[in-house]
Amino acid sequence: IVTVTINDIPVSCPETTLILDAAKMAGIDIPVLCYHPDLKVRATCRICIVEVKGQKKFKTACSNEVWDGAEFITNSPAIRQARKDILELILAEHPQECLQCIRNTKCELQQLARDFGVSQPLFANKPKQIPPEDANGVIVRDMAKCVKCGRCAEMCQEVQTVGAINTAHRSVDYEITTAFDRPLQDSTCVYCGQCISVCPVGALYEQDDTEKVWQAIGDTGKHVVVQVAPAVRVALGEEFGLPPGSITIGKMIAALRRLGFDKIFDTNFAADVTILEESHELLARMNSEAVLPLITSCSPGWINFVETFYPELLPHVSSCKSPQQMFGALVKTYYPKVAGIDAANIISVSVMPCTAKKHESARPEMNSSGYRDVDIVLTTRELARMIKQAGFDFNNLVGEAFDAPLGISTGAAVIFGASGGVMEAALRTAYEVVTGIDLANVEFTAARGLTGVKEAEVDLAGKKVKVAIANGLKNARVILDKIKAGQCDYHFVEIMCCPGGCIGGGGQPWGTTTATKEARLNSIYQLDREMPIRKSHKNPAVKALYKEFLEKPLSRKAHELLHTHYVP
Ligand code: HC0
Ligand code: SF4
Repeated sequence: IVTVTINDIPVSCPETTLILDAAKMAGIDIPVLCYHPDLKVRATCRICIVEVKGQKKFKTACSNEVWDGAEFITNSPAIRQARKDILELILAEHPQECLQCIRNTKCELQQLARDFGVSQPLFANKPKQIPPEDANGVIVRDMAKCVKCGRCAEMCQEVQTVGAINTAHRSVDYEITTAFDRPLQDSTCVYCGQCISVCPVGALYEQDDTEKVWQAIGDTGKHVVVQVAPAVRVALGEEFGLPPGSITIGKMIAALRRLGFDKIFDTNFAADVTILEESHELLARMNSEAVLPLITSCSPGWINFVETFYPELLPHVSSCKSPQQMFGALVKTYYPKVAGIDAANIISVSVMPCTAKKHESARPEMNSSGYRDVDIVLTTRELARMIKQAGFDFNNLVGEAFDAPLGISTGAAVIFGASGGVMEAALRTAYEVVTGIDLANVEFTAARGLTGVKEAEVDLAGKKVKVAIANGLKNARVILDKIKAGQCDYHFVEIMCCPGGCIGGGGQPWGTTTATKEARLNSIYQLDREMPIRKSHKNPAVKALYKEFLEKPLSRKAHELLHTHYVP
């Protein structure tokens, strides 16, 4: 423990504390731009410089630790001027189109310019003339707006280990680019959108599909249904000023109904169906010579990753489609039957915390209903935008409920939104299928939490089932490399592409950090605890689906509609 002063306020902290964090303890925020709490420090922008009493040179607060007796000044006139100069230089080549920018009012650069009063630029504005790149249909890269903080590259290289984008060149030529500057669709990009999550400005964002949805719901000849993913309901509120983790299911449904959707359904219904299919697939594999471990298949960024980087492991991947796509196949086959509607008139929309879901829905094999199973995918951010455009006072909406039957779900389904949730939900069902005994304690807590790699052993009627869970693609590699080397005897592995699982998806509100994810995660498990039914196979609407339509898990019809296969 050392003692320092920040603007004459004494602070005692461990000597490994960054000046930035010591200042926080004194109640002082030092501005940052290239720094992100979940990423490695780069210290390239230098906006966080502070003065040290007795020293001439400024120090960057994000990359330097405190030392005993140090006296830091964070807001002297010289510091304020230096920060302003840095901002002036960045703004000299930044497009001055804040009004039209997707990040308007949510841009970290805009906020800094406002805070430091950069109102009369010193330098002529000469933005780079680079047209936005959007041909991949998922992620837009508007590199004219890039401030070269390197956060996206750090995310793609070090956290996701995908390496689709990276820093290149030096000095004035320094930039973030793909290999050989090729379009993103020709790179190894898995469309996880994690680069979007950490971008401080409007250089990276998802393709905006809100206009397509406005047109669909404005078309009176169409029956427009929407499904909402588990992780959206614990994050959407942040877009309306509510604290992270706020549960806004009722308000979200009310808003969707007011927007004009004909039916408000739940991806969680299909998550319960996924559990029935996948737990039976697991048991079938365990009772045969089939290859183990079985690896979950619901996270589309992960599917893109395994196809590109570990194609030899594709036989391990579950044939189950993701809940989004199972829902899509059912809403254009089963639902028209029960509702007496022509499937040709249905437009199916999903709201996802994920950008890779846009890519997944457009895959050519996702047409097993005879139509495109999911027509339009919105992110959490895009739904918030539509609600704002419609002018609803979101926080004062009176809560409403999902429509039946595709809106009925269990606690096992909602936990899909957090890393370990699919595993836990599958074990709840597999246990009862194998033992025939009612599982009293449904909580497999070893599966929970934000830790990157989790392992556990579960006793299924005397048979030990070994499971592993990874979230984030660097962590996925740890397990995949073990499987490849034959160094593990797992039966079942869950992999989610994004750090923390879908609660940390690339389509979630900007400002997502580990702390935000913790809050969302707690709410996910709270929702599970509050559900009257917490096991997928006990969902009455799912039971009816099997009785009336699918017959049984892994039936021929279930295979046709709910499963797919991957070609190595
Ligand atoms: Fe997820 Fe899903 S849990 S991938 O994170 O499995 O996006 O929330 O919707 O499909 O259910 C995302 C979230 C989903 C799917 C579900 C799964
Ligand atoms: Fe990398 Fe994911 Fe961004 Fe693609 S979407 S560039 S894989 S971080």
